[in-house]
Amino acid sequence: MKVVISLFIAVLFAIPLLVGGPQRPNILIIFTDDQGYADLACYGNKKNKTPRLDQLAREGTRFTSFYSQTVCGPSRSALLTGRQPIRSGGWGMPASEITWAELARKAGYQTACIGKWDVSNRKPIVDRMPNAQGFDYYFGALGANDNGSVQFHENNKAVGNSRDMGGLVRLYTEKSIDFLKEKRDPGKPFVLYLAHTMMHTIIDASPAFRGKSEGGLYGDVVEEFDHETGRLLDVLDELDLSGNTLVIYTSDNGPWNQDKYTKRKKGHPKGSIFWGEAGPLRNGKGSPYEAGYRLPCIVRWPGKVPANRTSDAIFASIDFLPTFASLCGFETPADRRIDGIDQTELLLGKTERGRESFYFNRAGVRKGKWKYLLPDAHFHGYAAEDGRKKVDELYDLEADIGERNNLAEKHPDIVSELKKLTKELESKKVTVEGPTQFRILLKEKGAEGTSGRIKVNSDRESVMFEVSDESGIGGGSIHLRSGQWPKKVLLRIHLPGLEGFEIKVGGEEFSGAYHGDGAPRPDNCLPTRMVDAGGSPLSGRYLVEAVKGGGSRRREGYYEVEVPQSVLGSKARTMELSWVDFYRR
Ligand SMILES: [Ca+2]
Repeated sequence: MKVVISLFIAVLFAIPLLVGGPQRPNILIIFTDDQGYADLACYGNKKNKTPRLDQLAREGTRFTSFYSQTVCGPSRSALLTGRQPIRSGGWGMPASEITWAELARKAGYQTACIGKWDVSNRKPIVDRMPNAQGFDYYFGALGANDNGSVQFHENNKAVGNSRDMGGLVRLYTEKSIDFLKEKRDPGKPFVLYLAHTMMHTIIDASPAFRGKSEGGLYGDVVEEFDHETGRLLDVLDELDLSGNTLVIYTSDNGPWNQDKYTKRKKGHPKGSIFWGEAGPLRNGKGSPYEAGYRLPCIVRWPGKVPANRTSDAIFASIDFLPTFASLCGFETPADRRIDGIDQTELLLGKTERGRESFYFNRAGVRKGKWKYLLPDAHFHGYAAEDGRKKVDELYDLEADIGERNNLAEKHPDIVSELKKLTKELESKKVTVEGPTQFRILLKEKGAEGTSGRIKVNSDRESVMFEVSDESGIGGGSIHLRSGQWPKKVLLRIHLPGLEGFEIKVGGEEFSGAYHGDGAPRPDNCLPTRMVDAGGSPLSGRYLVEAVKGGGSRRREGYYEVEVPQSVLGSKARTMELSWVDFYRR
């Protein structure tokens, strides 16, 4: 029976937001500065006593192939955005970058940042400060403490300065405790990003810790940090928050441990050795060798993240954003290349597989056990190794974690593959896979009060848009948000009595109407087939057919239209669709 339906125009996003269930965790990130891979007892340090972080490791998972970045600002822009520093900008992170804090806040989280920011060029540029980048609350220093002093901001307001470097671990811990106890909205989950200034030189410890450790002043700072972190974790217990809080502890980059830097730098406390330990790893901060990038990382979420577990899976700070997306219930941005991957399953112990590869900023790539460095791999000045030959370097990290035995000449095929991968990862060309590559806008609600739908199914090579509409008359548009149209673009139309179907691309109109097998096709008509549920061709013109004695019967099937690349071209970003189906009850 024919139904005439008026058309209402409204817009809705057909891609549903992931809605997090009741299990959405709070997130506490404890991020230290310049702390080495082997500064904690649980990562092999023999001098520093770190009972609270060792306990955290026993209560959670200790990662041994975790990568941040090799210096401060790039590490922070990568952690906040899920994007490598070549894309997220490092110290100069643009206001246009999207942080997980912005996304979590939109998804109902309360967000706070305490401590070192270091992605607004160390200046109070308001649209690049924490409040503008997603944090409801901020207290800390926008830059580093290289000259032994810091300037504080609370939100966007300057609130004084300090030369008491030994007081910073305690101060930032106090501010974090104050957030949890006094500023936290108990009606919302929270993300607290606590980015300590220590162990970044100029280091110092408070009088209660100075001179107490076996590791010199640096060890004193590590031990004070351990003690203060313990106090913060105790407050989570006290407030009954530990059970549903994902705690992540890691560091922004490896330790300063280069003579060149020490000799040039003035102003250290007398007699202090201010650097951390990298254990078996080569070089330190500023270098693309492992000690620059590979950092301790402990993750605890009681009952969710396995306790007493050590994982060598490759995991990285760029993965935080997609992982938080999954845990907190927001979508990753689809209009830009996100380098991170969702590591929820790894964290929850449902898989032991992590990343396949990790890119080192302007330097090379690790894939599996192989680490490749370009002949002109980027080193920050103090990390440059005199006498390093400018040749391809290839290391087997399983056999040679210290990167001493260059196997490049022995495996030219692997060198060539990883060189290619490095270039691909550096490419500015954006290719976003998956349904979020497309944005669907629909004209909503016909006379029946039900709305149409366009479902997206895609893989690397092809995409299929499935159109269905209970009201019978409708339309919408499909927007390519990034990258190129896949090789094969199919429309599957689940309208039983399709009477008219139009597609407008780049100002040109095409008909997708089906006039029956063998019927003459008008100009500008796209190849259309009527097929059964299994994809075999069907005869006749409609999926609805009359039955003897009146009434009608619906045959299972759909219309399929292939949109040729010649129609889409390289510039078309939008397909506008409209459809009419007169066979509706
Ligand atoms: Ca740093």
